[in-house]
Amino acid sequence: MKHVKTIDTIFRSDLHESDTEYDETMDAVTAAHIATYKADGCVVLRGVLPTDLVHSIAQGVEKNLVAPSEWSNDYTPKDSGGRFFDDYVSWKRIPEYGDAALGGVLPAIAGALMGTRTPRFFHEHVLVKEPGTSTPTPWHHDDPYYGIEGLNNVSLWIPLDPIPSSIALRCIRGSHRLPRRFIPNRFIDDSPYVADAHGFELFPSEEELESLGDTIVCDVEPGDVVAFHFRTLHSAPGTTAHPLRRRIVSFRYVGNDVRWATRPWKTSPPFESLGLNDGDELDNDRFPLIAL
Ligand SMILES: O=C(O)CCC(=O)C(=O)O
Repeated sequence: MKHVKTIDTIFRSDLHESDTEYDETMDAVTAAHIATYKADGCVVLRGVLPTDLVHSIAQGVEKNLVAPSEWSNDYTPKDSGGRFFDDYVSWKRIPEYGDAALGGVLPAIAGALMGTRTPRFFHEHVLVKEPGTSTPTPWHHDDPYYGIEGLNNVSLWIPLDPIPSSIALRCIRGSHRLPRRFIPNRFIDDSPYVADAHGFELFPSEEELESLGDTIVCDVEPGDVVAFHFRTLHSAPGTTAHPLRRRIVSFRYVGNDVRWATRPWKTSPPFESLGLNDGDELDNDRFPLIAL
């Protein structure tokens, strides 16, 4: 893990404000986890998922690979080994995703970390790197890709294979508190969606990124969960020298402060507004509200 100076970030009092009183902490999530999540924008929960849930999500991934959605991507460069596949928003047609997303331990973890008894499911996102995939997941934060505004949110990144530090998810500690938002880059070639946009800046250079905070490297096993904020800067290496598959699914949840927003680019996932206007709650069966 590299160590670089921690930036003196601006504390935003509205960041992670609890939606409601949530005084009981479920077993998997301790007060220390919640404090780490708020401070770092990233926390690893070890051994919190039952084996049958991990197996079921993995079965869902196999179904997803056989029958990708129209929104799936393949980022594998021509003439290179491995394969980098992603897809999202398949939870209605793949019951293993829907069951995991809407009941049991995942929404409970999301609710505990966000401090709400009514987490709203946003979508799932599967990213599979087969052995020998050269393409990294480039540095980015997720929030600008989405057509929503709001600071109470969490992605639960679920590994389905052992993920050693050499290929593990990297998160920049505390980057969710930076008062900066970056124009999304395309995963295929790391090029920006647009050249400029009000309220957003082009993605920083590697050198500048290193000055933004420590890099947390999340080596994990199946059963673990990495929880990170939509504004946390993160990346993951390719798997060129890794002999195994690297399958993960991120289940994304939002709190009650989140509202629909239009972006100056096609969002990812490319949800249509379907009657939602800027400032509206995501009150729509595409984004189910869960009662814990
Ligand atoms: O696992 C990866 O390669 C990246 C995951 C990611 O970017 C996400 O879940 O938002």
